Amino acid sequence: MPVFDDIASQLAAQAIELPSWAFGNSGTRFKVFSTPGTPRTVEEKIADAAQVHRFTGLAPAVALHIPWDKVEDYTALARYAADHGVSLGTVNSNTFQDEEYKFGSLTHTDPGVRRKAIDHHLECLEIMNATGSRDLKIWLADGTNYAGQQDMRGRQDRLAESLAEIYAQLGAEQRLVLEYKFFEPAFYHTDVPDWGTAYTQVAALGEKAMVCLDTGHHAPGTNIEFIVMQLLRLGKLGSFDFNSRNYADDDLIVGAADPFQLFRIMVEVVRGGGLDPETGVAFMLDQCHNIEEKIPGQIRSVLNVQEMTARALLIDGEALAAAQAAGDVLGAHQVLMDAFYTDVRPQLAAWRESRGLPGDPMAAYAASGYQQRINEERVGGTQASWGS
Ligand code: LRH
Ligand code: MN
Ligand code: MN
Repeated sequence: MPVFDDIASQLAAQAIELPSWAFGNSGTRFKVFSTPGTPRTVEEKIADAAQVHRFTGLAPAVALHIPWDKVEDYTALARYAADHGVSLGTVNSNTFQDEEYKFGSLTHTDPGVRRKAIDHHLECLEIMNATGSRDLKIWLADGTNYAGQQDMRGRQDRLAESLAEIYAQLGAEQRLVLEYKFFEPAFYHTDVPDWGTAYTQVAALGEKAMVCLDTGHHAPGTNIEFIVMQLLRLGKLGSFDFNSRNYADDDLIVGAADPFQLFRIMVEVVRGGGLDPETGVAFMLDQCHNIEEKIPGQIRSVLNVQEMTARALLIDGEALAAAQAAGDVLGAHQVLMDAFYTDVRPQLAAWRESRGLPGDPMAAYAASGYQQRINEERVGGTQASWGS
């Protein structure tokens, strides 16, 4: 089995992007609880995200959601982020809150509504030009609630046309990342419900279009690591939206509900070369913190990803390959489980300290006084999202 020193350089290169919306208040359709110190502006969200990076060294970029994070001057916002030690990352579009989108956006039967939705994405591309962001992430709420409500095939064709128009405007270094989700808010059919549909749509666009895998967007029991393997094999895994779920699209802390699943996903990432920056896989969180404090929630999340990455890297590849080749079912399984059951926390703590970071980022943040300060300074924080 490899030892910690063998894997340290790969851990040092790990970067996990934080969603700006994780720092706002969120909840369910029953109640949005507020937490003290919640940001009131985009700048305050970025300042909070910078704290996560400061204590972990793991989260150098913040993703924006437009129009939630709309500002006048995105170049100034990028400068503000840089002054706080982070950069602006993925720009997420939003075509699910306007009245016009009741029956769809990029798939809508009305060319006027499609135009509005396409123009929104072109505006996102302009924002990306100002912020220096690489990825435009598209998740659509499009779908229907009743059989026969709409012609599903026509919607798929219009989606392809709309995406092509957006794709044509991408800069040389920019990418379009299409996110799938099997249900919600539409409950009968969703226009991009699964990785196969997302893959089909992005494959038709070209090299700069990829798939986003949100871990919360699958039916219970889905073998997500298989999808990770397949998309990496096809060269089409653009990004992750990490979170964890017990029941629906819960957006809970990644690795909280099922750490073993996160481990299995990271095993396939390692196997498929996804940690190599060359493959361009963006690791992002897409989470909400309904009842827990948000900054510690994000710190816990990136540490969970780091811990499961370390365990995945500790797999004895030679022993595994030998057991697999010999048809040694239980032997191969044990190689995997030996890595999974390795508690990497003490070594990670010592390694962090050797790099000038706190060994225990959760404790260091709690002791820093930042939370007390923002609790006193900020009154009337903003809501993260529509609270689903
Ligand atoms: C949809 C989703 C998508 C949105 C985000 C706020 O459920 O995962 O990524 O942009 O939530
Ligand atoms: Mn998502
Ligand atoms: Mn989601």
